[in-house]
Amino acid sequence: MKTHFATSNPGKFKEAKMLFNKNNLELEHYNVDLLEIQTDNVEELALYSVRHAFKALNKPVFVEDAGIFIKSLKDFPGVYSKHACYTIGLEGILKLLEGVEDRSAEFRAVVAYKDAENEKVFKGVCRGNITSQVRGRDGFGYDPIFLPQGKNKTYAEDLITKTDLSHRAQALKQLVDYLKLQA
Ligand code: ITT
Repeated sequence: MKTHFATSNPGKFKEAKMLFNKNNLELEHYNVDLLEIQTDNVEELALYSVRHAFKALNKPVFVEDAGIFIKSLKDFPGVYSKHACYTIGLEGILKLLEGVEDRSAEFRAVVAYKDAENEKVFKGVCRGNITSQVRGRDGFGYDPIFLPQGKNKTYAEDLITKTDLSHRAQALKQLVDYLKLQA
């Protein structure tokens, strides 16, 4: 059965579509501005959004919430990742990290899936470091300043690696395995 990805972010849909195609699963884009509540509990937030999306669509659907958490900035921008990207931008983040030795950061993703009978949550984390310059043109958001652990190319310079290893890929692979079992 067809699954829908409720998201306003085409970059996120593109990554999910590639993974679903690879696994012979059908994925449709449900382009919607998700209802979000103010909370720092990402699981609660994702469940709230997916219940709302399911109510509107009445078909199997998932949402995915992600953010980047920078250790030396006490996890900023975290749940404010979207806002920070539009306001201070990548240059603003790099400025905050000027002269800072510990550049470690992690992307976190939570996927919440819902159909008529089931509700499931899956998580993924990808650790790495923030570069000192913007590097690469692919991907979206913070990809040009995120260097995954053990790699020498940012996500924006190597989208193939991202599609395989990212926080989103990890969470979505669990969803794909779950959907295959349901089929
Ligand atoms: P939806 O909620 O509509 O799905 P969104 O863009 O708001 O789309 P998120 O809340 O999941 O998506 O992500 C918040 C921001 O975090 C996002 O706008 C990006 O700036 C950043 N982000 C999330 N995943 C990312 C990734 O894989 N690579 C780079 N930046 C990412």
